[in-house]
Amino acid sequence: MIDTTDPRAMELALTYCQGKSIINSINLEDGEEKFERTCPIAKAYGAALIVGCIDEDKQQAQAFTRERKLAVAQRSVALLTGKYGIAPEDIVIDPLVFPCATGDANYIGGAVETIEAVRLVKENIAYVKTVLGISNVSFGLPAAAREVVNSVFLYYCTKAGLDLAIVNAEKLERFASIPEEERRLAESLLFNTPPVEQASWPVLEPVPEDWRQQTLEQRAAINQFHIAAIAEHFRKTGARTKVRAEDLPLDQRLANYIIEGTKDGLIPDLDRKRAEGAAPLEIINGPLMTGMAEVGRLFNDNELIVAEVLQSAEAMKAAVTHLEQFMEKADSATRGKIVLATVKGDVHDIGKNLVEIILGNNGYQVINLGIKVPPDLLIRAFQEHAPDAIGLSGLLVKSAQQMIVTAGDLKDAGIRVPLLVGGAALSDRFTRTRIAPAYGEAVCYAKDAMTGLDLMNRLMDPAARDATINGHTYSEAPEPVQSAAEAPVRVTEARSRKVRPDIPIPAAPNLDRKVRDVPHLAEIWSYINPHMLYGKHLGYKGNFEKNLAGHEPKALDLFHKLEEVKHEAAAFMRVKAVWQFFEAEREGNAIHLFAPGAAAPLHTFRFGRQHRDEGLCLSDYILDPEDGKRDHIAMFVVTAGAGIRDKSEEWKQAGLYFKSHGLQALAIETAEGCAEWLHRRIREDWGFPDPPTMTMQERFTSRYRGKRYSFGYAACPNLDDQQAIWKLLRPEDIGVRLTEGMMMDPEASVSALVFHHPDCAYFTASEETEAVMV
Ligand code: B1M
Repeated sequence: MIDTTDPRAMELALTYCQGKSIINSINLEDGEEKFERTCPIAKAYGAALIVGCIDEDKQQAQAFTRERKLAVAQRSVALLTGKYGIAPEDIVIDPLVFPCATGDANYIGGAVETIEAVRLVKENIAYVKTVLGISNVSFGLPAAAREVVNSVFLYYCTKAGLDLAIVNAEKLERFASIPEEERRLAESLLFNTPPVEQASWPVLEPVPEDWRQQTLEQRAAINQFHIAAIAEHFRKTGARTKVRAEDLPLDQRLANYIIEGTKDGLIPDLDRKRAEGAAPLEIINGPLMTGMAEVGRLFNDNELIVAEVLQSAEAMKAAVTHLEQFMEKADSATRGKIVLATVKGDVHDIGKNLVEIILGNNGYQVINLGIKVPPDLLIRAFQEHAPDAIGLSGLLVKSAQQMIVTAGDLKDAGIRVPLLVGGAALSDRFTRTRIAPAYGEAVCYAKDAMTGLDLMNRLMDPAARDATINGHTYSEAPEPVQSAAEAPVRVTEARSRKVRPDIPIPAAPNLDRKVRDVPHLAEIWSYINPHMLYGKHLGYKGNFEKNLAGHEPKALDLFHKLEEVKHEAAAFMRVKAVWQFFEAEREGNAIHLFAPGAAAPLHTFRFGRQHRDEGLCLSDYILDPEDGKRDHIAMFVVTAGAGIRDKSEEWKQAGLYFKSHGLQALAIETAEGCAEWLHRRIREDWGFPDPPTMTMQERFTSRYRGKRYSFGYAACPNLDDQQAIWKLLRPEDIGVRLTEGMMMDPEASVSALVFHHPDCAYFTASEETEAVMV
């Protein structure tokens, strides 16, 4: 930032600056004089321009109200872009900050007007940025009060859309860590909020909340009240001794790097600690582990999200990597060792890798065997590494069943160490009643990675080990499996009356098989459900989209971090799809698929029906042929997984944990987004495009005609039916293979059958088999 209005100084300074500079500032105070003088220089050096909301108005050149600030900003931008050829992206509007605590009646309400002007500029002038010199707002207050008022003011300006702020970062508090009472004192002063004790100020009754509706007396009285209140508070409490980082004890600082997930200053402080004679292991098991333990507590208290925990793990990795060069070979910071693997037939990676990152950066040595790991490989790894525990991961119910088999094989191999198991389709109940009895020793269900860490900590803690083992060794006999054969239930094959049989059969487009590279990533990414990507995978709490639009700092930070991952992924992420329409006829609970006009079916699916009156079955959605014309279904497989596992592994090994996990999450949701995109296209090709007003949110909740059903989900739970998709669509041509566990490799892949019937609904069908027909 070049802060001068002198063109010579400006030009000289620009010749010294790399990259993009910002000239502070120009305005219309003397008409277009400053514009004429400065714009040519700015253009010559590609500098951006800060434009103050000031004009020739004799009453008050510095615009005070939100409306006048917007008007001056719009006029300035129109001139700069229209007459002086400055790009709107190079314009930074400064709506001006007036002191709200000097008692000057002219400035009461100024803070609100500035916040609202930022919002108006961002809503009404495209591409321009906004900037504010924050600290002016608290001019006249005691230093300690100024820090709080500045931080609270900045928080509300950021929420309104502020892009840049001129602040003294040292003298700023994290909004979240400002005590409630001080935050309220600052907010009341900034917003000139009527004091709650207004009863003691009879003159103030009734008093509008909005300062603009208050009378001059009311405004001044309220402002005076709040200035006195905040000055009194800080006079009494004095400066809350905000200890500057460098003033913190070294151990506290080292722990804070981990807690805040930052590496700035970490290495020099580690060397400082070593220079004090601390051994590398002492530092790791001391302040650094203290930091990681605090991260665990904050995560469990919902004060940190997955994305932030990954950043803390990155700082831990950087610290340990730096200290390792000073450690004796014999030295090891290991608190224990675990062999981790995704079970046979399963390609699930993202969950297991998160577990590796969390355990690996909390002092555990993790031997990650990867995916599709058969029991014999696990047994060999056990014999080679003699771990303290084995961790099994899996995504699907089939994988949970494979864990039973694996546990039995480990038992037969004489292995007795605790088993930790986790995965989306797994439950504590299944673990206790199905896996544990097959193993006979402790089997611990971990609902997420941090629970996995907590279990390992307790297993490796001599004081807690026995209780943990006893608490996870279940001798209860396995629950009897209710096999379908045992309790045949009367099943009808008639179409449920909830599904209209007389819907006209929509003409399907050509019945050819289509294989496509889907090039436009940005379009596919617009079909990603933000709740899944930022919420489910990255841990964001709350309505991400709404908070992002509201410039909530955590949402902004997460958004930008993932944009960086997207930017890199765009160079190598490849989205592919294969799909085809098939002629279809129903026969009871079965659907026959035909080649065009063929008499004999290519394949027959047999689906389950809901065990209730008028229970639904997917076959109900296939209409009877009309005038010899059969109905149709569509079928597809999409993937975004090519090369993702290797790239994510590369970043994980480099300690770039957020990028590694972010990439896997992005690929997974890109596959889901591509399914959404392709399904929309199939609706268009089938002749019933979505109404132009349909929102993405409505698509995420399938508010369109027809539905798509994926094998493994409740309406068609039999994963073995995936084989039919492979027979008919040959997804190998887009690089997707089916494992012996009926999982699709790569992981970020989705398959589905698409039905057009307007009465389609999601339901849970029973696992029907042919034998049970009555
Ligand atoms: Co889908 N999927 N999916 N899926 N998917 C499930 C698992 C499902 C339960 C949904 C449902 O029915 N409601 C269902 C399985 C039901 C069944 O088994 N029959 C299902 C299905 C059927 C499928 C497909 C087969 C559908 C299809 O296309 N035909 C398909 C299969 C994909 C393939 O074969 N490659 C599929 C695809 C996908 C996506 C790729 C789109 C996506 C990603 C999957 C993935 O995570 N790899 C996806 C998602 C996101 C889900 C849900 C919604 C969420 C899974 C999740 O959270 N993953 C899931 C429904 C649900 O759970 N609500 C569902 C994120 C991952 C970080 O969490 O794996 O749980 P997770 O790992 C956690 C913990 O489990 C624990 O810590 C990890 C980190 O916190 N943990 C351990 C895991 N392993 C551990 C080991 C330990 C300790 C802790 O040892 C020490």
